[in-house]
Amino acid sequence: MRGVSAALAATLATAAAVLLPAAAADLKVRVLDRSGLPLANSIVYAVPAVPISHGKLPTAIIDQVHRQFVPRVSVVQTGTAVDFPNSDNIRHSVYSFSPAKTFVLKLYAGRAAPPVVFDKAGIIVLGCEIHDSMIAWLLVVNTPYYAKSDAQGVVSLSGLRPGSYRLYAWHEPMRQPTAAEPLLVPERALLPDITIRLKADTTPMKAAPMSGMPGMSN
Ligand SMILES: [Cu+2]
Repeated sequence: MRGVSAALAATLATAAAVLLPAAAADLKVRVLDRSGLPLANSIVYAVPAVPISHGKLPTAIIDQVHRQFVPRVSVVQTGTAVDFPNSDNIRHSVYSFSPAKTFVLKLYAGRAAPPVVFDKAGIIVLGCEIHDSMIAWLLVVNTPYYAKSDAQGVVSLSGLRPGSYRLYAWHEPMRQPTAAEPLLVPERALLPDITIRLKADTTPMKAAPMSGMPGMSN
């Protein structure tokens, strides 16, 4: 009886191994500016050739703290709702004139505004009608594979399923991401690290523009 159980357990273990999902890969990207220096707060994202269906996306938060947007740079997947609380005791009026999402929110301290759903991919510049020096950037991307670079300019994209992707990088105040780089994630192999050097000017802007920015095409 014991022998039968062991054989059954072995069979089940084999079946479980066969049913395991294909290996997912991690990709490390280092982003440099045009002088070759590491660029923090860059966004890198990989758009799969075959779209991946997703369930309910978590709500993102862009707060207003001491007359600044926090964080200044965000990235979310298309369809994400973003909450704009106001942690200051003064009024803010958050706007976007970017084609991917145009809106104005009057934010009063202690009164919650409804979240804004970003249902179109694009680069969105946020400003405040009351405080010119407030500026934030929101990238809306058609993929769950995205990340923001750390102080060393390093981004890690984890859990990439095998398949083909288009890889993009962006840093404020670029009006478009970099041109698409093809990325192939094999079934079982480690991905080599990638370095992307941005040729565009990456000096942060001091105020948000009062007109729209062109949207991106992916
Ligand atoms: Cu303000």
